[in-house]
Amino acid sequence: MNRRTFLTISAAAGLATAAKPFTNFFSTNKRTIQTMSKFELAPLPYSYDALEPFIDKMTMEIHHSKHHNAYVTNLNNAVAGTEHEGKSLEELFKNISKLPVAVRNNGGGHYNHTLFWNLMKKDGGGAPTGDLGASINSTFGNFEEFKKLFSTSGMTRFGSGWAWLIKTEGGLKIASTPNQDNPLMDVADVKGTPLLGLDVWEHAYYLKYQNRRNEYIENWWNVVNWDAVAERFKNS
Ligand code: MN3
Repeated sequence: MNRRTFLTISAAAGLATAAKPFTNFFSTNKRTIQTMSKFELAPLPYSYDALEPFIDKMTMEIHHSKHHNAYVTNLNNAVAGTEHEGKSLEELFKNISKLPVAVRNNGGGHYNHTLFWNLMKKDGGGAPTGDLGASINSTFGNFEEFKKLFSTSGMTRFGSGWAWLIKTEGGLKIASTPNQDNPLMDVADVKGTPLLGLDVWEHAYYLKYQNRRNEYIENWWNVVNWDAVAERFKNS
């Protein structure tokens, strides 16, 4: 089998299996036959000003069209012509400690931001219901306690990183990761499926909130898309 055929087959296999957490969730982010070795920046599922006044339009526009776009470009460059080309992010994350740091940083950046956009919506917020709500209550005591712990996780992440609600084999857990790492990576302290993620890099809030990360986090709860989180909980 020549190299091109091999790449095509492994890319197709990657789409069919390891991309599962994205199935139904990122329907606009499917890679096509023509571009399956390339990662692509999907449009936001809402307008740049949809999350106002909690997250401002300019922050959203720069965050998506500049920051996220750069992760996608740099990720494609990092895997181009290597054995990693055509593999899904989930596949790469399983052995990320052995891969080039550019794949870790930009692959994490692409995955985390794609997730982040889809976990927010206009007129979001409130509290989760159903199985997810019950599981959060039984794990953390009640929703307010969960919010407090999750917010603290984001507040105490030194420098840049993410706060996560993670479905692990031992139940729901809250943790944070540095840089663009995430719980699917073999380097994560707490491994599992990320259900909810919060970007606490300064670029996510500095234009509107400057150094007040606590205000950004407090306001962010108003745009959480709990239906999307519940769907991930159900499917993971
Ligand atoms: Mn970001």
